Amino acid sequence: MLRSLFTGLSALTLAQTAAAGIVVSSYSMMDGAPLHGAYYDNLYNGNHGPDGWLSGGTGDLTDGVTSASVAAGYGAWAPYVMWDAQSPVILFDLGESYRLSRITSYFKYYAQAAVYMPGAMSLRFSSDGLHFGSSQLRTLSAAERLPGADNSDGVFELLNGSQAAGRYVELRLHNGPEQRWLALGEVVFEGSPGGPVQGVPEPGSAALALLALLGLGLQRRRA
Ligand SMILES: [Ca+2]
Ligand SMILES: [Ca+2]
Repeated sequence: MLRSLFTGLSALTLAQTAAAGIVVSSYSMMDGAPLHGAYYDNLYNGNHGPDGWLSGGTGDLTDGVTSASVAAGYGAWAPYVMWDAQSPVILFDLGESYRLSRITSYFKYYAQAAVYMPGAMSLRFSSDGLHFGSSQLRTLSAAERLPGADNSDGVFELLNGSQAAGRYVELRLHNGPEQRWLALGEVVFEGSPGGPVQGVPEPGSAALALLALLGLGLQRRRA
């Protein structure tokens, strides 16, 4: 009985929190709206600039809680950070360089409260926090932007197969055509320590190049 209760509890916990990801050292961004004791980053433990700029800490976006029901009213949105008519940029510091295999974002959808999914998101990676690689755009499909009834979760994997490596990850949320609220609950990074792969041709492509050269040689010989 106890054990089954325990198993039930763990299952519940699993449903609400993400698989163990990389522990984010800090993230910086413009805070959410200062409304209802809930819309801003309630758990943020770093610096709160006078203009709403957060830096040097972590909070709602990395506490392991990926989803919560918001049916109970304004205060129930506390696990989320919410921005109105903005396209916020969040800079994550992973503490050391990683090769990332997965980046997952968790949003709340509630059309009646004008809370929508972003139209797109873009990522950039950096080893020093100053110089960034080219932007990788992840556009959400029409179906992804309608994850279900109000109070549904929008969960999106952001990587597109391009190389994703670095210590710093910049995530931009592009507001959708509604230009209203975005409610972000968590961003989870998965991967293994290591830097970007530097210009080493893969065995496959080297072999192909050799074959192409051989083919060229044969053609010349025939000519
Ligand atoms: Ca969270
Ligand atoms: Ca909050």
